[in-house]
Amino acid sequence: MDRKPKSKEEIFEELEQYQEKDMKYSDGRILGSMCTEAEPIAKEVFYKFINSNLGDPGLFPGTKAIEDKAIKMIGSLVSIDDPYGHIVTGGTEANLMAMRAARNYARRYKNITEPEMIVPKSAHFSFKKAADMFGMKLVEADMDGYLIDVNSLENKINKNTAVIVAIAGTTELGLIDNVEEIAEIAKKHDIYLHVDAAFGGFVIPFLKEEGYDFPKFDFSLDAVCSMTIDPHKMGLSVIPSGCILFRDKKYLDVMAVKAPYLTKKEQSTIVGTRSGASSAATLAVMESLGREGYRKLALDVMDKTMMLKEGLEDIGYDLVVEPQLNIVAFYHKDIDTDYLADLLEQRGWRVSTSFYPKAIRVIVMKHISRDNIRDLLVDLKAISYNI
Ligand code: 0PR
Repeated sequence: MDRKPKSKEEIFEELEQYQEKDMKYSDGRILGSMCTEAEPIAKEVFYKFINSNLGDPGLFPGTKAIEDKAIKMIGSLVSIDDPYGHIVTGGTEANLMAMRAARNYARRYKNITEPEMIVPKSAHFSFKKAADMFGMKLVEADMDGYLIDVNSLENKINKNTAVIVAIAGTTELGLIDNVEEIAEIAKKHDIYLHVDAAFGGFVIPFLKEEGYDFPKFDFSLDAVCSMTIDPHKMGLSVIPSGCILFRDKKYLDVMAVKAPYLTKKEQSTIVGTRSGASSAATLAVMESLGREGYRKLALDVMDKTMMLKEGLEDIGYDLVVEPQLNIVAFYHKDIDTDYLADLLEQRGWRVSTSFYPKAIRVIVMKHISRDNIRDLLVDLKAISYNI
Protein backbone atom coordinates (compact mmCIF):
# COMPACT_ATOMS: atom_id res chain seq x y z
CA MET A 1 0.00 0.00 0.00
CA ASP A 2 1.25 3.48 -0.84
CA ARG A 3 1.86 5.88 2.03
CA LYS A 4 -0.02 8.72 0.36
CA PRO A 5 -3.71 8.56 -0.42
CA LYS A 6 -4.72 8.73 -4.09
CA SER A 7 -7.45 11.01 -5.40
CA LYS A 8 -10.82 9.62 -6.36
CA GLU A 9 -10.07 10.48 -10.00
CA GLU A 10 -6.80 8.57 -9.95
CA ILE A 11 -8.43 5.57 -8.33
CA PHE A 12 -11.29 5.49 -10.80
CA GLU A 13 -8.93 5.88 -13.70
CA GLU A 14 -6.86 2.96 -12.50
CA LEU A 15 -9.85 0.71 -11.81
CA GLU A 16 -11.49 1.55 -15.11
CA GLN A 17 -8.32 0.54 -16.92
CA TYR A 18 -8.59 -2.84 -15.29
CA GLN A 19 -12.30 -3.04 -15.99
CA GLU A 20 -11.74 -2.39 -19.67
CA LYS A 21 -10.03 -5.79 -19.86
CA ASP A 22 -13.25 -7.49 -18.72
CA MET A 23 -15.87 -8.89 -21.02
CA LYS A 24 -19.28 -7.23 -20.87
CA TYR A 25 -22.53 -9.15 -21.07
CA SER A 26 -23.85 -6.41 -23.35
CA ASP A 27 -21.20 -7.38 -25.97
CA GLY A 28 -23.43 -10.40 -26.60
CA ARG A 29 -20.33 -12.57 -26.96
CA ILE A 30 -20.45 -14.41 -23.62
CA LEU A 31 -22.10 -17.68 -24.56
CA GLY A 32 -21.30 -19.89 -21.57
CA SER A 33 -22.52 -17.92 -18.58
CA MET A 34 -25.56 -18.55 -16.40
CA CYS A 35 -25.19 -15.04 -15.03
CA THR A 36 -26.20 -11.95 -16.95
CA GLU A 37 -26.60 -8.21 -16.66
CA ALA A 38 -28.57 -7.47 -13.48
CA GLU A 39 -31.72 -5.37 -13.78
CA PRO A 40 -31.00 -1.64 -13.19
CA ILE A 41 -33.21 -1.56 -10.08
CA ALA A 42 -31.25 -4.42 -8.53
CA LYS A 43 -27.98 -2.52 -8.96
CA GLU A 44 -29.43 0.66 -7.48
CA VAL A 45 -30.92 -1.09 -4.49
CA PHE A 46 -27.76 -3.15 -3.92
CA TYR A 47 -25.74 0.00 -3.42
CA LYS A 48 -28.36 1.46 -1.06
CA PHE A 49 -28.12 -1.56 1.25
CA ILE A 50 -24.37 -1.98 0.95
CA ASN A 51 -23.76 -1.59 4.71
CA SER A 52 -26.42 -3.94 6.03
CA ASN A 53 -25.19 -7.15 7.63
CA LEU A 54 -27.64 -10.01 7.98
CA GLY A 55 -25.06 -11.87 10.04
CA ASP A 56 -26.32 -9.75 12.93
CA PRO A 57 -29.99 -9.37 11.99
CA GLY A 58 -31.03 -7.69 15.26
CA LEU A 59 -29.17 -4.59 14.10
CA PHE A 60 -30.90 -4.70 10.72
CA PRO A 61 -34.45 -5.87 11.43
CA GLY A 62 -35.73 -4.03 8.37
CA THR A 63 -33.32 -5.81 6.04
CA LYS A 64 -34.10 -9.10 7.80
CA ALA A 65 -37.79 -8.54 7.00
CA ILE A 66 -36.77 -7.95 3.38
CA GLU A 67 -34.91 -11.28 3.33
CA ASP A 68 -37.96 -13.03 4.81
CA LYS A 69 -40.21 -11.45 2.20
CA ALA A 70 -37.84 -12.46 -0.62
CA ILE A 71 -37.74 -16.03 0.69
CA LYS A 72 -41.53 -16.21 0.82
CA MET A 73 -41.81 -14.78 -2.68
CA ILE A 74 -39.36 -17.28 -4.14
CA GLY A 75 -41.22 -20.01 -2.24
CA SER A 76 -44.42 -18.99 -4.02
CA LEU A 77 -42.75 -19.91 -7.34
CA VAL A 78 -42.02 -23.44 -6.18
CA SER A 79 -45.23 -24.41 -4.40
CA ILE A 80 -44.46 -23.62 -0.77
CA ASP A 81 -46.30 -20.96 1.24
CA ASP A 82 -44.07 -20.68 4.28
CA PRO A 83 -40.55 -21.78 3.47
CA TYR A 84 -37.56 -21.28 5.75
CA GLY A 85 -34.27 -20.27 4.26
CA HIS A 86 -31.84 -17.56 3.30
CA ILE A 87 -30.59 -15.41 0.50
CA VAL A 88 -26.98 -16.54 0.15
CA THR A 89 -24.06 -15.92 -2.17
CA GLY A 90 -25.05 -18.37 -4.89
CA GLY A 91 -25.82 -21.93 -5.83
CA THR A 92 -22.70 -23.33 -4.22
CA GLU A 93 -23.48 -21.91 -0.80
CA ALA A 94 -27.12 -22.96 -1.10
CA ASN A 95 -26.11 -26.54 -1.99
CA LEU A 96 -23.58 -26.54 0.84
CA MET A 97 -26.28 -25.51 3.32
CA ALA A 98 -28.62 -28.21 2.08
CA MET A 99 -25.96 -30.93 2.36
CA ARG A 100 -24.98 -29.75 5.82
CA ALA A 101 -28.62 -29.78 6.93
CA ALA A 102 -29.17 -33.27 5.53
CA ARG A 103 -25.99 -34.60 7.13
CA ASN A 104 -26.77 -33.10 10.54
CA TYR A 105 -30.35 -34.32 10.36
CA ALA A 106 -29.22 -37.85 9.52
CA ARG A 107 -26.68 -37.74 12.31
CA ARG A 108 -29.11 -36.47 14.93
CA TYR A 109 -32.29 -38.32 14.06
CA LYS A 110 -31.12 -41.41 12.22
CA ASN A 111 -27.85 -42.18 13.89
CA ILE A 112 -25.98 -42.11 10.58
CA THR A 113 -22.31 -41.63 11.37
CA GLU A 114 -20.84 -42.22 7.91
CA PRO A 115 -23.19 -40.19 5.75
CA GLU A 116 -23.45 -40.62 1.99
CA MET A 117 -25.01 -38.36 -0.62
CA ILE A 118 -26.31 -39.76 -3.88
CA VAL A 119 -26.07 -37.35 -6.78
CA PRO A 120 -26.48 -37.80 -10.53
CA LYS A 121 -23.28 -37.72 -12.58
CA SER A 122 -24.66 -34.49 -14.05
CA ALA A 123 -24.59 -32.73 -10.67
CA HIS A 124 -22.74 -29.44 -10.31
CA PHE A 125 -19.27 -29.67 -8.76
CA SER A 126 -20.46 -27.83 -5.67
CA PHE A 127 -21.60 -31.23 -4.32
CA LYS A 128 -18.00 -32.43 -4.48
CA LYS A 129 -17.05 -29.49 -2.30
CA ALA A 130 -19.88 -30.32 0.10
CA ALA A 131 -18.80 -33.96 0.34
CA ASP A 132 -15.26 -32.87 1.07
CA MET A 133 -16.19 -30.19 3.58
CA PHE A 134 -18.76 -32.20 5.48
CA GLY A 135 -17.02 -35.57 5.47
CA MET A 136 -19.67 -37.24 3.33
CA LYS A 137 -19.17 -39.95 0.75
CA LEU A 138 -20.21 -38.82 -2.72
CA VAL A 139 -22.01 -41.61 -4.54
CA GLU A 140 -22.73 -40.97 -8.21
CA ALA A 141 -25.83 -42.56 -9.69
CA ASP A 142 -25.57 -43.62 -13.32
CA MET A 143 -27.22 -41.77 -16.14
CA ASP A 144 -30.04 -42.89 -18.33
CA GLY A 145 -29.17 -40.81 -21.39
CA TYR A 146 -28.44 -37.45 -19.80
CA LEU A 147 -30.76 -37.74 -16.81
CA ILE A 148 -30.30 -39.63 -13.57
CA ASP A 149 -31.08 -43.33 -13.92
CA VAL A 150 -33.72 -43.82 -11.27
CA ASN A 151 -33.04 -47.56 -10.91
CA SER A 152 -29.33 -46.97 -10.42
CA LEU A 153 -30.21 -44.34 -7.84
CA GLU A 154 -32.37 -46.75 -5.89
CA ASN A 155 -29.67 -49.43 -6.05
CA LYS A 156 -27.15 -47.06 -4.47
CA ILE A 157 -29.27 -46.49 -1.37
CA ASN A 158 -27.96 -48.09 1.79
CA LYS A 159 -28.24 -47.53 5.54
CA ASN A 160 -25.77 -44.61 5.34
CA THR A 161 -27.63 -42.65 2.69
CA ALA A 162 -28.31 -39.24 4.19
CA VAL A 163 -29.48 -37.37 1.11
CA ILE A 164 -30.51 -37.74 -2.51
CA VAL A 165 -30.01 -34.88 -4.96
CA ALA A 166 -32.10 -34.28 -8.08
CA ILE A 167 -31.47 -31.51 -10.60
CA ALA A 168 -33.96 -29.21 -12.24
CA GLY A 169 -31.89 -27.59 -14.96
CA THR A 170 -28.55 -29.39 -15.24
CA THR A 171 -25.45 -27.25 -15.53
CA GLU A 172 -24.29 -28.68 -18.83
CA LEU A 173 -27.52 -29.38 -20.71
CA GLY A 174 -30.32 -27.67 -18.80
CA LEU A 175 -32.29 -30.90 -18.39
CA ILE A 176 -34.79 -31.65 -15.63
CA ASP A 177 -34.45 -34.92 -13.72
CA ASN A 178 -37.52 -37.01 -13.14
CA VAL A 179 -38.03 -35.51 -9.70
CA GLU A 180 -41.46 -37.12 -9.34
CA GLU A 181 -40.04 -40.63 -9.52
CA ILE A 182 -37.06 -39.70 -7.39
CA ALA A 183 -39.43 -38.28 -4.78
CA GLU A 184 -41.27 -41.61 -4.66
CA ILE A 185 -38.01 -43.38 -3.93
CA ALA A 186 -36.95 -40.83 -1.31
CA LYS A 187 -40.32 -41.21 0.37
CA LYS A 188 -40.24 -44.99 0.30
CA HIS A 189 -36.81 -45.08 1.95
CA ASP A 190 -37.44 -42.02 4.13
CA ILE A 191 -34.43 -40.09 2.82
CA TYR A 192 -33.89 -36.34 2.62
CA LEU A 193 -34.38 -35.06 -0.94
CA HIS A 194 -32.72 -31.89 -2.19
CA VAL A 195 -33.52 -30.35 -5.59
CA ASP A 196 -30.86 -28.20 -7.23
CA ALA A 197 -32.88 -25.73 -9.28
CA ALA A 198 -30.13 -23.09 -9.21
CA PHE A 199 -30.66 -22.51 -12.92
CA GLY A 200 -34.17 -23.86 -13.52
CA GLY A 201 -35.92 -22.30 -10.53
CA PHE A 202 -36.56 -18.98 -12.20
CA VAL A 203 -37.53 -20.46 -15.59
CA ILE A 204 -39.44 -23.73 -15.17
CA PRO A 205 -42.39 -22.29 -13.17
CA PHE A 206 -43.02 -19.66 -15.83
CA LEU A 207 -42.73 -22.04 -18.76
CA LYS A 208 -45.12 -24.39 -16.98
CA GLU A 209 -47.62 -21.56 -16.75
CA GLU A 210 -47.30 -21.31 -20.52
CA GLY A 211 -48.17 -24.94 -20.94
CA TYR A 212 -44.68 -26.47 -21.24
CA ASP A 213 -44.94 -30.09 -20.26
CA PHE A 214 -42.49 -30.49 -17.38
CA PRO A 215 -42.75 -32.99 -14.56
CA LYS A 216 -43.34 -31.78 -11.02
CA PHE A 217 -40.02 -30.70 -9.59
CA ASP A 218 -40.71 -28.69 -6.46
CA PHE A 219 -42.28 -28.62 -2.99
CA SER A 220 -45.56 -29.85 -4.45
CA LEU A 221 -43.86 -33.23 -4.00
CA ASP A 222 -43.90 -33.79 -0.26
CA ALA A 223 -40.59 -35.68 -0.21
CA VAL A 224 -38.72 -32.54 -1.28
CA CYS A 225 -36.98 -31.12 1.81
CA SER A 226 -34.96 -28.29 0.27
CA MET A 227 -34.31 -26.44 -2.98
CA THR A 228 -31.58 -24.23 -4.40
CA ILE A 229 -32.80 -21.41 -6.65
CA ASP A 230 -30.44 -18.68 -7.77
CA PRO A 231 -31.60 -15.10 -8.21
CA HIS A 232 -28.22 -14.26 -9.80
CA LYS A 233 -28.87 -16.63 -12.70
CA MET A 234 -32.28 -16.43 -14.40
CA GLY A 235 -33.60 -14.24 -11.56
CA LEU A 236 -31.74 -11.21 -13.03
CA SER A 237 -30.49 -10.10 -9.62
CA VAL A 238 -26.97 -9.01 -8.76
CA ILE A 239 -24.05 -11.31 -8.02
CA PRO A 240 -23.91 -12.57 -5.24
CA SER A 241 -27.49 -13.80 -4.87
CA GLY A 242 -28.41 -17.40 -4.25
CA CYS A 243 -31.34 -18.82 -2.36
CA ILE A 244 -31.82 -21.90 -0.23
CA LEU A 245 -35.34 -22.90 0.77
CA PHE A 246 -36.22 -25.54 3.38
CA ARG A 247 -39.62 -27.10 3.90
CA ASP A 248 -39.25 -27.11 7.65
CA LYS A 249 -37.51 -25.07 10.34
CA LYS A 250 -36.01 -28.22 11.81
CA TYR A 251 -33.50 -28.33 8.95
CA LEU A 252 -32.17 -24.92 9.91
CA ASP A 253 -32.22 -25.88 13.59
CA VAL A 254 -29.99 -28.93 13.10
CA MET A 255 -27.31 -26.61 11.69
CA ALA A 256 -27.64 -23.86 14.30
CA VAL A 257 -24.64 -22.94 16.38
CA LYS A 258 -24.70 -20.67 19.41
CA ALA A 259 -23.73 -17.09 18.65
CA PRO A 260 -23.75 -15.60 22.16
CA TYR A 261 -22.55 -12.08 21.36
CA LEU A 262 -24.89 -11.46 18.43
CA THR A 263 -28.36 -9.93 18.55
CA LYS A 264 -29.79 -13.31 17.53
CA LYS A 265 -28.34 -16.08 19.66
CA GLU A 266 -28.11 -18.77 17.02
CA GLN A 267 -26.83 -18.90 13.46
CA SER A 268 -27.51 -21.57 10.82
CA THR A 269 -25.84 -20.01 7.79
CA ILE A 270 -22.34 -21.04 6.75
CA VAL A 271 -21.06 -17.50 6.51
CA GLY A 272 -21.20 -15.10 9.43
CA THR A 273 -21.19 -11.52 8.25
CA ARG A 274 -23.30 -11.52 5.12
CA SER A 275 -24.71 -9.01 2.71
CA GLY A 276 -28.25 -7.71 3.18
CA ALA A 277 -27.85 -5.94 -0.15
CA SER A 278 -28.38 -9.20 -2.05
CA SER A 279 -31.73 -9.72 -0.33
CA ALA A 280 -32.85 -6.15 -1.02
CA ALA A 281 -31.76 -6.28 -4.67
CA THR A 282 -33.44 -9.65 -5.15
CA LEU A 283 -36.72 -8.51 -3.66
CA ALA A 284 -36.58 -5.33 -5.74
CA VAL A 285 -36.03 -7.16 -9.02
CA MET A 286 -38.83 -9.62 -8.28
CA GLU A 287 -41.24 -6.81 -7.44
CA SER A 288 -40.17 -4.83 -10.46
CA LEU A 289 -40.58 -7.67 -12.98
CA GLY A 290 -43.48 -9.51 -11.39
CA ARG A 291 -44.60 -12.89 -12.70
CA GLU A 292 -45.39 -11.16 -15.95
CA GLY A 293 -41.80 -9.99 -16.44
CA TYR A 294 -40.28 -13.40 -15.73
CA ARG A 295 -42.81 -15.09 -17.97
CA LYS A 296 -41.84 -12.78 -20.84
CA LEU A 297 -38.15 -13.40 -20.15
CA ALA A 298 -38.62 -17.17 -20.11
CA LEU A 299 -40.56 -17.13 -23.37
CA ASP A 300 -38.06 -14.82 -25.01
CA VAL A 301 -35.01 -16.91 -24.11
CA MET A 302 -36.81 -20.09 -25.21
CA ASP A 303 -37.71 -18.47 -28.52
CA LYS A 304 -34.04 -17.58 -29.07
CA THR A 305 -33.06 -21.09 -27.99
CA MET A 306 -35.26 -22.54 -30.74
CA MET A 307 -33.86 -20.06 -33.25
CA LEU A 308 -30.33 -21.21 -32.40
CA LYS A 309 -31.30 -24.88 -32.41
CA GLU A 310 -32.94 -24.69 -35.83
CA GLY A 311 -30.13 -22.58 -37.24
CA LEU A 312 -27.54 -25.11 -36.08
CA GLU A 313 -29.44 -28.01 -37.61
CA ASP A 314 -29.75 -26.13 -40.89
CA ILE A 315 -25.99 -25.71 -41.20
CA GLY A 316 -25.05 -29.26 -40.32
CA TYR A 317 -24.32 -29.19 -36.62
CA ASP A 318 -25.74 -31.84 -34.30
CA LEU A 319 -27.49 -31.22 -31.00
CA VAL A 320 -26.69 -33.37 -27.99
CA VAL A 321 -30.33 -33.31 -26.91
CA GLU A 322 -33.50 -31.41 -27.64
CA PRO A 323 -33.25 -28.38 -25.30
CA GLN A 324 -35.70 -28.40 -22.40
CA LEU A 325 -34.59 -25.04 -21.05
CA ASN A 326 -32.48 -22.27 -22.58
CA ILE A 327 -29.26 -24.25 -22.99
CA VAL A 328 -28.12 -25.61 -26.35
CA ALA A 329 -25.27 -28.11 -26.55
CA PHE A 330 -23.96 -28.95 -30.01
CA TYR A 331 -21.02 -30.38 -31.93
CA HIS A 332 -19.93 -31.00 -35.49
CA LYS A 333 -19.26 -34.58 -36.47
CA ASP A 334 -16.13 -33.66 -38.44
CA ILE A 335 -14.62 -31.08 -36.08
CA ASP A 336 -12.99 -31.76 -32.74
CA THR A 337 -15.00 -29.83 -30.15
CA ASP A 338 -11.99 -28.22 -28.42
CA TYR A 339 -10.70 -27.11 -31.82
CA LEU A 340 -14.13 -25.72 -32.67
CA ALA A 341 -14.14 -23.85 -29.36
CA ASP A 342 -10.71 -22.37 -30.25
CA LEU A 343 -11.94 -21.27 -33.67
CA LEU A 344 -14.95 -19.59 -32.10
CA GLU A 345 -12.72 -17.86 -29.56
CA GLN A 346 -10.55 -16.58 -32.42
CA ARG A 347 -13.69 -15.03 -33.86
CA GLY A 348 -14.38 -13.25 -30.57
CA TRP A 349 -16.87 -15.62 -28.97
CA ARG A 350 -16.44 -16.76 -25.36
CA VAL A 351 -17.68 -20.30 -25.28
CA SER A 352 -17.72 -23.07 -22.76
CA THR A 353 -17.70 -26.78 -23.45
CA SER A 354 -19.63 -29.47 -21.69
CA PHE A 355 -17.80 -32.49 -20.38
CA TYR A 356 -20.46 -35.20 -20.67
CA PRO A 357 -20.69 -35.39 -23.59
CA LYS A 358 -18.09 -33.09 -25.09
CA ALA A 359 -19.96 -30.29 -26.84
CA ILE A 360 -20.14 -26.53 -27.20
CA ARG A 361 -22.65 -25.22 -24.75
CA VAL A 362 -24.58 -22.01 -25.23
CA ILE A 363 -26.63 -20.70 -22.35
CA VAL A 364 -29.14 -18.45 -24.06
CA MET A 365 -29.30 -15.71 -21.45
CA LYS A 366 -30.99 -12.36 -21.79
CA HIS A 367 -27.79 -10.68 -22.98
CA ILE A 368 -27.64 -12.81 -26.16
CA SER A 369 -29.70 -11.09 -28.84
CA ARG A 370 -31.19 -12.48 -32.03
CA ASP A 371 -28.51 -10.57 -33.96
CA ASN A 372 -25.83 -12.24 -31.85
CA ILE A 373 -27.32 -15.63 -32.71
CA ARG A 374 -27.37 -14.76 -36.41
CA ASP A 375 -23.71 -13.69 -36.26
CA LEU A 376 -22.79 -16.87 -34.40
CA LEU A 377 -24.50 -19.02 -37.02
CA VAL A 378 -22.68 -17.16 -39.82
CA ASP A 379 -19.35 -17.87 -38.10
CA LEU A 380 -20.22 -21.50 -37.47
CA LYS A 381 -21.19 -21.97 -41.09
CA ALA A 382 -17.94 -20.40 -42.28
CA ILE A 383 -15.96 -22.63 -39.90
CA SER A 384 -17.65 -25.77 -41.17
CA TYR A 385 -17.01 -24.77 -44.83
CA ASN A 386 -13.32 -24.18 -44.19
CA ILE A 387 -12.72 -27.57 -42.61
N1 0PR B 1 -26.11 -25.71 -9.30
C1 0PR B 1 -26.21 -25.68 -10.64
C2 0PR B 1 -27.21 -26.55 -11.32
C3 0PR B 1 -25.37 -24.83 -11.36
O1 0PR B 1 -25.42 -24.83 -12.69
C4 0PR B 1 -24.44 -24.01 -10.66
C5 0PR B 1 -23.51 -23.07 -11.39
C6 0PR B 1 -24.39 -24.09 -9.26
C7 0PR B 1 -25.25 -24.96 -8.61
C8 0PR B 1 -23.44 -23.26 -8.46
O2 0PR B 1 -23.79 -21.93 -8.50
P1 0PR B 1 -22.78 -20.75 -8.16
O3 0PR B 1 -21.78 -20.71 -9.26
O4 0PR B 1 -23.69 -19.57 -8.11
O5 0PR B 1 -22.18 -21.05 -6.85
N2 0PR B 1 -23.45 -23.16 -12.75
C9 0PR B 1 -22.58 -22.39 -13.59
C10 0PR B 1 -21.39 -23.27 -13.98
O6 0PR B 1 -20.62 -23.68 -13.12
C11 0PR B 1 -22.12 -21.11 -13.01
C12 0PR B 1 -21.49 -20.17 -13.97
C13 0PR B 1 -21.96 -18.89 -14.08
C14 0PR B 1 -20.38 -20.50 -14.75
C15 0PR B 1 -21.34 -17.96 -14.91
C16 0PR B 1 -19.77 -19.60 -15.59
C17 0PR B 1 -20.25 -18.32 -15.67
O7 0PR B 1 -19.65 -17.38 -16.50
O8 0PR B 1 -21.31 -23.58 -15.14
